[in-house]
Amino acid sequence: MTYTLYGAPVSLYTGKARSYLRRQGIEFREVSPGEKHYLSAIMPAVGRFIMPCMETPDGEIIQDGADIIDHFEKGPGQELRSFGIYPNSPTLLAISHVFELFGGEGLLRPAMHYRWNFDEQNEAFLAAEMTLLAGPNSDDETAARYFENAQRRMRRAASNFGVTPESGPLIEASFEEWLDLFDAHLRDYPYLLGGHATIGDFGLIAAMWAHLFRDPAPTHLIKMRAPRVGRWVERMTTSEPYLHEYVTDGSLIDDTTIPETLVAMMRFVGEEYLAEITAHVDRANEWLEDHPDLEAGTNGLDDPAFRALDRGEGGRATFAWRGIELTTGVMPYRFWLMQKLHDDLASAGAVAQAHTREVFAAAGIESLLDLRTRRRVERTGHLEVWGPMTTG
Ligand SMILES: N[C@@H](CCC(=O)N[C@@H](CS)C(=O)NCC(=O)O)C(=O)O
Repeated sequence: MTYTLYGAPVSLYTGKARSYLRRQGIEFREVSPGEKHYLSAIMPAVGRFIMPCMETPDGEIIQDGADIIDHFEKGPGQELRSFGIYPNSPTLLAISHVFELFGGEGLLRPAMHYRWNFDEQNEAFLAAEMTLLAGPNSDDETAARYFENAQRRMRRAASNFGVTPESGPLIEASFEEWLDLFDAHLRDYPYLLGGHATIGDFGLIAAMWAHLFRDPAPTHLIKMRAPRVGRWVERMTTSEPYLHEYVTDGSLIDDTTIPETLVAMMRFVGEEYLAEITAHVDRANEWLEDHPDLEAGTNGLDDPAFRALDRGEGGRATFAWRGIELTTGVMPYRFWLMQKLHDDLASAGAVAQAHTREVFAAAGIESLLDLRTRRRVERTGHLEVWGPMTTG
C-alpha cells in the first residue's frame, strides 16, 4: 500500500503537493481524478470535484495541498519526510508563509493569462493535457468533453482573477519584473530562503510549474529571460539535489540579515498583492457584518462546495492595481492560508515578533501582519467555513 495522489499534470495545486512529495522522496502514485475510485469514493467524501486529493495507505482522504503537506510535516506521515520545510526562525517562517500565499494565490493572474490568452501556442497542448482528466481508457468523445468543460470553467475563472483585455499587458510587465527579481535572488541561493526548500518554495511552485513553466507560451519566456528560475522549477520537481551551480550545506539564511534580493521580492509581493488581499478582507468583513446570524462551521452558501465568499457581485472586491482598477473574486481559502502566518508569528517570542515586523516594514508589507477577518476561516469536512465570531 502506498499514498495515492489524485491530480493532473496541468493542475496548479496538484503541482504543490507533487513537488513536495518528490522533494521529500516520499513514495506515491499519482492517478487521474477521472478514475473510478475518485468519482465513486473520493469526490463524494470531499464534496466537490477538486484536486489534489490524497488517500493515505490506511484510507484517510486529505483534500488540499497545504493539508497534504502537513500530513507529513506535522501529522502521522512525519517519519517519511527527509527534511522540515517550516523554518525554526519565526522571521523566516513568516516570510515563507507570505510566499506560500503569494505563489498559490497572488500569481494566479499571470498563470491564467499565459495559459488562456495564447491560444496559438497553447491550445493543442492544453486540449491533449486536459483529456487526461477523463481518466485512462476514456473514449475520444468523453475526453473532448472534459477539455471543453474544463476550458469553459477556467476561462471564466481567469476573468474572476482579474485577467481582462485591459490588464493583459500589465500582467506581462509585472510577471517579467517578478522573473527578474526571482532570477537575481537565485544567483546566490538555490531556494527562497537558502539551502533547502521551505513552504514558500512549495507555494511558489504551484503557479510556477503547471501553468508558467509547463505551458508552451510562458516556458519560452522563462527560459529566455530567467533561466535560473527555470532551473529552480526543475530543482523543485526532482528528488535529487540538482544543485550544480551552488555550494551549500543546506542551511537557511541568517534571519538577522535578510538578503536585499529577497527584500525586493517581498516588496514586489506588496505591490502586486497587498491591495488585493486587503480589499478581500474588507469585503469579507462587510459580508460577515451583513450575515450576523451565520452559524459557526458553515459558509452560508446554498451550495457549500462553492469556493468564493458569495455568488455574484457580493463575492467580489475592487482595488487599484498598476494604475487600473481590478475586480476579483474573494476566496476565503486565502484567509485560511494567511491565518497560518498570523498564528505562527503570534506563537513567537516578543523579540522575534518585533524583528519580523521590522523586516516586513522594510519591504512595505507590514500591514499583512494585521489583516484579520471578523471570523476565522476553518476547514471542516474538506470545505472552507466560518468559525465563531472573534471580534467586534
Ligand atoms: N486550495 C485548494 C485548491 C484546489 C484547486 O483549486 N484545484 C483546482 C485544480 S488546480 C481544481 O480542482 N479545480 C476544479 C475544477 O476543475 O473546477 C487545494 O490546494 O486543494
